[in-house]
Amino acid sequence: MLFLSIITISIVTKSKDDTSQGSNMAAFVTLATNDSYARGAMVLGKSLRNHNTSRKLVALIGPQMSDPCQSALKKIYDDVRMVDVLDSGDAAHLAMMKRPDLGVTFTKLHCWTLTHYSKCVFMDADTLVLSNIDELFDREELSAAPDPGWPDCFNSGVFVFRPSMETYGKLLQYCTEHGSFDGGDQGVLNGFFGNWATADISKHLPFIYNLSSIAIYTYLPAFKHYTFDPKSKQIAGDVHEASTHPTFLLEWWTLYSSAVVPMLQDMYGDQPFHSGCVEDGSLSSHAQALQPQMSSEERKEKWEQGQADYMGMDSFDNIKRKLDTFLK
Ligand SMILES: *[C@@H]1O[C@H](CO)[C@@H](O)[C@H](O)[C@H]1NC(C)=O
Ligand SMILES: *[C@@H]1O[C@H](CO)[C@@H](O)[C@H](O)[C@H]1NC(C)=O
Ligand SMILES: CC(=O)N[C@H]1CO[C@H](CO)[C@@H](O)[C@@H]1O
Repeated sequence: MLFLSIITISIVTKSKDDTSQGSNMAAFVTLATNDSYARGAMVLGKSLRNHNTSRKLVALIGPQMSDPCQSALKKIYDDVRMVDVLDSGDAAHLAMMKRPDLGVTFTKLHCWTLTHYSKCVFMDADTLVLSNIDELFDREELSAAPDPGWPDCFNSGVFVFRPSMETYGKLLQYCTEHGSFDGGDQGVLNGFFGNWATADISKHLPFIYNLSSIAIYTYLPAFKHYTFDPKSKQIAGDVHEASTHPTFLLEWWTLYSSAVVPMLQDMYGDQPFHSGCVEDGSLSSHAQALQPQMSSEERKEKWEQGQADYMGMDSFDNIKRKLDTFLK
């Protein structure tokens, strides 16, 4: 199992030479329906920029978003677009009247209308990039990583797609007629792109895109349950819940507090806002600090469950070094 995991990493590194043409026609796309998701989108955008992506960054936003958050997003993203399905009066509005339960899903499907980009990579606002992932643009629609819970389904948190009004129309129709087997966009997309599991293995992003050197960590529950001390770089909160990916959580908070909070402070001016960071530099005494330390036994176990500590002892460089010695 350990061996198999390493092989998937080598496949990732092989496609490093970027052959996709017209990089200005390609974009990372995210969706932020409210201010919480906007903060996630800001961290995601910053993480993509920090890793020197050559692609455009596009954020679709919802009408409830506050002005300061919109302004901050516009500093990071090339293109920030309001999507108000309720107000659109078009096919999406009609679809939504039939299936009001799928509101946010219809908003997400809007990314197919971004037709002045030829190819896009959608990333949920609660994801974080830990290295350059522009190589994803070498893949075709619909490429995505398997969902760990349902291996025959893909996880719709990150996927490669081609904007097209034709596909958009078909998706709306599919959504209206069939609904979603899980009540959200993952069900709709897996239904529509139903041959993903069997048709073309190149559309299967290596599993590593879900937990990885490269990827992607869901922070939103984290944002609710922790506070962060930027000075000591410590997180306080429900340690048990965080213990699956403590290093990613720390990475998220570090980027958020250093790059996003100062920008939000500018945008909010005199208006108060809650950053989630501890301001006096001390964590409350009963709070436990998170220490991402594991014994080698525990690490091995995590590896075998597909949960390597990619940022720390199992970081990409370490894994690659091991792989290089192995191949020599
Ligand atoms: C934003 O939306 C999410 C999911 O719908 C919700 O959990 C969260 O509380 C919302 N945040 C705000 C500030 O409205
Ligand atoms: C991104 O580019 C800058 C300037 O060219 C460089 O200093 C930096 O090391 C690069 N970052 C990464 C992660 O490659
Ligand atoms: C974004 C994403 O794909 N997240 C999934 C990664 O894997 C864990 C389980 O290991 C899932 O719970 C996440 O939903």
